[in-house]
Amino acid sequence: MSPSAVIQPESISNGRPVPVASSKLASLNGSAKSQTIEEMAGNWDDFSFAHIRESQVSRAMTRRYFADLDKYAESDIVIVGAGSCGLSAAYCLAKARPDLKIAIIEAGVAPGGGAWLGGQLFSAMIMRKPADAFLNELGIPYEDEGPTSNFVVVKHAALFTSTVLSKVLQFPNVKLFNATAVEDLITRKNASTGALHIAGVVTNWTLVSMHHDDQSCMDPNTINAPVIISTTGHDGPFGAFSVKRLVSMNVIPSLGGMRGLDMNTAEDAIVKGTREIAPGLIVGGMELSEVDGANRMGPTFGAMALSGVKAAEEALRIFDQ
Ligand code: 48N
Repeated sequence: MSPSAVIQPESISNGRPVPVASSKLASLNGSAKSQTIEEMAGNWDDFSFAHIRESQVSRAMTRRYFADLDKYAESDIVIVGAGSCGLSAAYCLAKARPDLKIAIIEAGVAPGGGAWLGGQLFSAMIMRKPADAFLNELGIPYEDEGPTSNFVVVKHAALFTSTVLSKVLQFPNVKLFNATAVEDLITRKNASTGALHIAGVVTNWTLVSMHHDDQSCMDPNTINAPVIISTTGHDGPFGAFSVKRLVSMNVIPSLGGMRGLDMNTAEDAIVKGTREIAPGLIVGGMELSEVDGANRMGPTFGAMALSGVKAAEEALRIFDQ
């Protein structure tokens, strides 16, 4: 298969390649005849990709990224943390309200938080009933331990996380900014009560956020939004970010601190406690355990999914006020 046209070799002047004007690039496109994998198989000798110029790749990535930054600079809802709770909230919100712009800010390059394994490197993910309802909603297969069982098993946690992530990313009104950390909250003071309202997030590349102490100051970016859902997990290098910031801003007096493991107590408390803990800021998932002093539940994820469902409900309640 030979492309119908090839990119002309760049012109050389004084021994140096001369940049190609972007207006000219379009006419230089090498096109590859579309074919099936089966047609390719066994014909590798004639195989070649359509020719390309590196600047085309750069422009395809950067044009889109900066258009997204512009579009989501004013978002309707920002979700901080793309773990199992944040992604579940994003799915529910995006499905319920395709009119809303939803930005997800995730510090890691890989979203998913702690939900790529079931626990202690074991693959299977346990969800206690009735969280199987969320798996049914997403069409994720699972093994039921039988009619009298009280839980179901997804054969690999990555099947849950990759499925909810894939569905979230396919919504046209959702943008995931990964490798991007929320490093502060935007606040507004209520003129009459003096109470602080959370009105957006302050972001930076995660690698920059991690190294503010060993480089000259690099100022952040911002996203304005009337409703923030924070699901940054329990305490850790990045965990419990928003609730710790609320304490340092004196918006809430102190943190209860996550307590010992008690599955039965923990999961009910996290789901039922998911709420707006400061004007404009909803907290869910394990970040909430740090606020309320709730127990941890260990290797079971039903509360994360259903806390996300409740966080979405809370966000729409506020948004529609
Ligand atoms: O998975 P996590 O940590 O948080 P959740 O609440 O979605 O799920 C918690 C769950 O994984 C458990 O901890 C289980 C149930 N175990 C319980 C137990 O007893 O141990 O996801 C939080 C996400 C991560 O991907 C972080 O990278 C991200 O939030 N994150 C941030 N993203 C942007 N800016 C930040 N400041 C930030 N901090 C954390």
